[in-house]
Parts: sequence; structure tokens; C-alpha cells
Amino acid sequence: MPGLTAPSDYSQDPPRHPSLKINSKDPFNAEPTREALISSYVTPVDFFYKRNHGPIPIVDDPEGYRVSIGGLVEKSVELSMDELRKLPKYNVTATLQCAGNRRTAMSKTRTVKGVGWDIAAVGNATWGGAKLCDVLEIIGIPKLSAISSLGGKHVEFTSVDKCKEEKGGPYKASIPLRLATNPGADVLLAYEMNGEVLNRDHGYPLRVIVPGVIGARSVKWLDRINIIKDECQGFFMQKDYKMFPPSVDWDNIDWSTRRPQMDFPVQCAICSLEDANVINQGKITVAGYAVSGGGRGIERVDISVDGGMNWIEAQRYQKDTSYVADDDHYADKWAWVLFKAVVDAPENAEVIAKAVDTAANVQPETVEAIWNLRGILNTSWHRVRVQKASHIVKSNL
Ligand SMILES: Nc1nc2c(c(=O)[nH]1)N[C@H]1C(S)=C(S)[C@@H](COP(=O)(O)O)O[C@H]1N2
Ligand SMILES: [Mo]
Repeated sequence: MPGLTAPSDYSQDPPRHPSLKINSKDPFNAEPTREALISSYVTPVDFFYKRNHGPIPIVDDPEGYRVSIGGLVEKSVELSMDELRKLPKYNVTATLQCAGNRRTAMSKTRTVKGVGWDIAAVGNATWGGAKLCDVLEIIGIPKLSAISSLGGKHVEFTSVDKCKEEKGGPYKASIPLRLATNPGADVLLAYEMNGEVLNRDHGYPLRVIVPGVIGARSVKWLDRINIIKDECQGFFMQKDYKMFPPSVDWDNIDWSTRRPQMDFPVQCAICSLEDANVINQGKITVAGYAVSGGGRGIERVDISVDGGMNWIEAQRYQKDTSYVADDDHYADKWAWVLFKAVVDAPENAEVIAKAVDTAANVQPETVEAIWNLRGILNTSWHRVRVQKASHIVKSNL
């Protein structure tokens, strides 16, 4: 597509904030420190995790850039950024979370394959752009459609980046048409992040944001949007980002037995403490984030300082808690909740957090119960072991 190209090496990747913890340099995969992650409700772009599978594409001609939209429909179009900006603009605050968030901890149970992430492969941004359902109307697909006139049931997003998993081809993924055409699902073609033009790492000039769904479906650097019959056949839909039971390992895996993961489950993590923090006697602050997928909000966050015998409820914070009556939801339904509890410092114990979402889904107690060979969706109770002594990481809540 004109305007957008992909380098074949990493020499033209953009500069990044030096405080990020780099989990892989080429491709660049990095997350903020725990402390930085909860220092603000809306995650600054610099501290937002970066998850790439190849070198960052370059927009050589912003005026000439077009995204093509077509496939199993009678009409196809090519839209410029100017044309996209003329459509109604929406700002949606949504938490993006990589399915690999907390993978490192899962690997401690049994080795898993994938980039090692601590607990910060997640961020909460205000995304600005056009709704995908409005764009699909231009090619003749009405709102709330499950199938297009020519039999398409998925919307496929294709980028231009060169990924080794795709044998040098571009990253791609799809979502069901019924999700893409649902105005309430808030699927965006985003060109802004936190009120600024998207930067290169996060998808400049245009990316998809699928709120409540694992980050892998929010394709960056959009080249084409195609209505296709069934789900996308790309690597990241078929041979990755699927949830397997603990009994499946590399010698007995059959990828075709599982569906591509879409919604993420209820999740939370403590960010004010590091493992093996040595703490003062007295009070400690247990603070972090909680989020659930599919538009399910967070009902409650429970904290224990005695290994899970006794629990207290944490305070929760969201920016906008107003109720939207016409659609029966809270304004921040896609966004995380920050939580905080001030508790007596334990002698030498595990501090635990677990969240409950609005559907009363809970996090699993152990990582063993949800171990899977790709190490995705580690949503087990978040545990931090602290010891008594002299240093504590302060929370900025
Ligand atoms: N084109 C493209 N889109 C992509 C990816 C990618 O490597 N290439 N990574 C995906 C994954 S796995 C995640 S978690 C999110 C990360 O988005 P971020 O880097 O803006 O945080 O982008 C998704 N979209
Ligand atoms: Mo991801």
C-alpha cells in the first residue's frame, strides 16, 4: 500500500524511554517498572509496554497513505487519513493487555515458550479514532451484522511489518464481523493515543483497538482490512494465542483443536511491591491494577497478607465512574481499576491480590491450574513475597 513500508532490519526503529525494561531488543519488547505502571491512571505513551514481532514500519508519505477496505463485499474503498478524520471521532479509554502478561511467573512452574514478561505488559490509554462499524458502513455492511452480503463472517486486519513467525510476511489477525459492526463494542481505527498522534511503536499512522480483547488482535500499522469468510489463517490466529490445558505440551499439541483467544479473563497485579522487597515494620501499601475483558468491569479486589487465610477489600479508583443508562454500562467499562489498601506489614509472608469482575468471575488460585505451553493468560492470584527490614517501594496512588 502506498505510503507505508517495512524495513528488513532494526536500524530504523524509533528511540524509546530508557527506563523501560527490555525483554527482547530485536524485535523490541519492553515494559515499564511496576512502580511506573501505576503512577498514573492513563499510562503515558513512554511507559506503555511495546510488543512487536518485527522492525517498526515507516510512513514515507503520510499524504499518500491509504488503508484499503474490501473483501467479501460488493464495494471496496481506499481511505486516506484525512477521510478517516472526517468520520465521527470517538475517544475510548481502554486497557490493552498482552496475552503474555505475567508469563515469566508461569515459566517458574514449568518452562513455557515466549517473551518473558513481568506484570506490566498492560497499559491504559485514551485512544482516538473512527469506529470500525462506521467505516464498514461505507462498504455497505450495516451495523450489527454477523455476515456480509457475500458471506463474510470475519474482519481481517493486515499490517506491513516483516515477522519471522509469518516467514517474513506481515502481522495479521481477525475478529468476528458481529463484534466489528457492534457500535457498543467500541472497536476503533485509532490514529491518536492520549490525545497525540499515534507514535511509530504503537501503530502510526493507524491501528485497530479491540477493547476487552487480548492485545494480539489490535493490529498496528494497518495496510488492509478485508471481510473474509472464516477467521484469519495467519500464524498469530492459528499457531499462537490459543489457550491449551496443562496436559498439552509440544509433543502432543494439535493447534486445530482450539479457537483463537479473544476476550481476556479477569486479572490483577500488585505493583507497589517487588518480590523479595524488604519492608519496614508498620503499614505497607498494596496497590496495583485490576481489569477484565469483554466489557466486564471490576466488582472487587481482595488483599491478603497471610497467604490467603484472611482477606480485606481494597479501595478502587477509576477516572470516570458515571453510569451510561442508554447502554447500561459504566463510562470506564474497558478501562482498568487502580486499587490500594494500607495493611499491617506481615513478618515474612505472601501478600496476595485477587480481583472479581462484574460477572463474578474470579482469578484462579494457582498458576499450575492454568499452566499452558505458550504461557498465556496467567491470571492466577498475584503473590508477592516480602521480608521485614528497611526498604519499601512507594505507591503513587
Ligand atoms: N502489526 C502488528 N500489530 C501488532 C503486533 C505486531 O507485532 N505487529 N503485536 C500485537 C500484540 S501481541 C500486542 S500485545 C499489541 C501491543 O501493542 P503495543 O505495542 O501498542 O502495546 O499489538 C498487537 N498488534
Ligand atoms: Mo501480545
